[in-house]
Amino acid sequence: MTKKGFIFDLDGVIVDTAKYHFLAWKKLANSLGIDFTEEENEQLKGVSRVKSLEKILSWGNKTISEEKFMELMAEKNEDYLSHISKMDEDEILPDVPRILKLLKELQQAISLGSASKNARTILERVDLKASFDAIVDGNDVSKAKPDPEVFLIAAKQLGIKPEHCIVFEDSVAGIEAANVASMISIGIGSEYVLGHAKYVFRDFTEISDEFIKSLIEN
Ligand code: B16
Ligand code: MG
Repeated sequence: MTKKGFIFDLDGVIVDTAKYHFLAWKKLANSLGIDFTEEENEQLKGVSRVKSLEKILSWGNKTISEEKFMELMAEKNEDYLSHISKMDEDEILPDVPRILKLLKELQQAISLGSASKNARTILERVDLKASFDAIVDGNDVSKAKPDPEVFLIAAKQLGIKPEHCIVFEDSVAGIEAANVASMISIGIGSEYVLGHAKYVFRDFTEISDEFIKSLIEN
């Protein structure tokens, strides 16, 4: 049996922090007189902080100075972190601990592959840091998803070939990144949105132990 590398996205896969990103971006957008809906928030999933603010400003037809841009990014993050600071284990998405435990029992390699610069803080809040053999996040990459860099670095850190890696992702950009990296992409969310993934499940409760074992054996 070949040892496989299992790479998990964070926001939307392990925890539902998208709702906190939404609150923080909405507050910021509205303060600039820009409307911000749940649909627009969907387009920011998996997208870096810089790219997210660029998108919001373009939706509102706003141009600002570099200095103001940095100020707004810091403001958004401060607000976001105020929500994160209240998180605990209860916010881990259903059956994520079961899958992590199973992978550990089966002696598989496990990494985080997230665009977030706050990933380590969040993993600490929900007490999952020790479950990962490697953690690759927004601080380690120069190119954001859909570029495969984050997942390729994760594979390298695990010492597993990309074609022996499996990626769990909730964003279109992340599925594309996994596919480009020649990894098996597993979408967590709606089949309609994540149609390019090799497999799609609504959430981890739909993923059986047998399915995980079949990924390891094939
Ligand atoms: P931060 P993921 C992504 O995390 C989020 O989906 C995306 O909405 C966010 O803008 C990005 O992280 C950057 O996050 O501002 O915390 O650095 O889904 O790749 O785990
Ligand atoms: Mg995500």
